[in-house]
Amino acid sequence: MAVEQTLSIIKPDAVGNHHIGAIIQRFEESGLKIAALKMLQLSREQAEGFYAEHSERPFFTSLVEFMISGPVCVQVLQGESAVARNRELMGATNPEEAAPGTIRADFATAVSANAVHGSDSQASARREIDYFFAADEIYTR
Ligand code: RTP
Ligand code: MG
Repeated sequence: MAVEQTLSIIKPDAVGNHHIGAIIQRFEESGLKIAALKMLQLSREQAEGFYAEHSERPFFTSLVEFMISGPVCVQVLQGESAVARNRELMGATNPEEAAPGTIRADFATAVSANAVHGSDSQASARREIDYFFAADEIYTR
């Protein structure tokens, strides 16, 4: 197993519902270190670029509208197998299918308002971390 970094976003629904602290606590209690952290209001262009892989999907416009509907928190999580471990903590995309005790089971309200984003591969993680953070904003130790 290798130490990895992954990008996490606490989405506007969870920020608006006051779940920032509870979600960060799940990461830290699982042993994932917060290596970088910031709160920001995404522009439409930033949200479209971030989710560019989904640009042809029918839900793309509503996904972008949702992601710019309020501020988000973006984090770099660091630890052993961080990409997969964060996805396990998050649970399935649709909260109705998310395992009990996962972030989405506990805090998401719909597939379109599902509380968190997590990188789905190490390659995505690299792109997504670079999308939001400069190298000197990430604290690796
Ligand atoms: P994310 O990228 O946000 O971490 O979510 P994910 O990997 O679990 O799911 P993905 O397939 O990448 O989809 C990105 C986001 O688009 C919304 N979505 N809506 N209406 C739908 O059927 C549908 N499918 C996906 C979700 O909010 C999902 O998180
Ligand atoms: Mg995804």
